[in-house]
Amino acid sequence: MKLTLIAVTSTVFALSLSAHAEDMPGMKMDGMEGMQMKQETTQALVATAEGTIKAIDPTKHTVTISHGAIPAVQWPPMTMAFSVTQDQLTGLIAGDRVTFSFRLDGSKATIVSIKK
Ligand SMILES: [Cu+2]
Repeated sequence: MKLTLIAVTSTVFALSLSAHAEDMPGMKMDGMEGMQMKQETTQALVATAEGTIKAIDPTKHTVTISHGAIPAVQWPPMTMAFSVTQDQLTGLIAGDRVTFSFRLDGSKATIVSIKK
């Protein structure tokens, strides 16, 4: 009987852990929230691209980039927001032509490096 109880307890614990993981705040791309559910099974990809900075949002920690097609992640050219840190944006302003790499984890795109 005790063994059964332990098994049930650890299952409940694991379930509550994964529930917490989904509650963690993260940057999302507008209109792509639905893809968030696939995050557990989707491998993170890193891709490199070129584009032009359209906007920087220091509050949301995002940089909006108009980029060309990115075959590595099967994206057509588009304008979209990437999560970024303040440090990575040092010296960059809207209008700058940049080369950047980003990690795509589910629907979350995070800048790995960005430079003029
Ligand atoms: Cu894009």
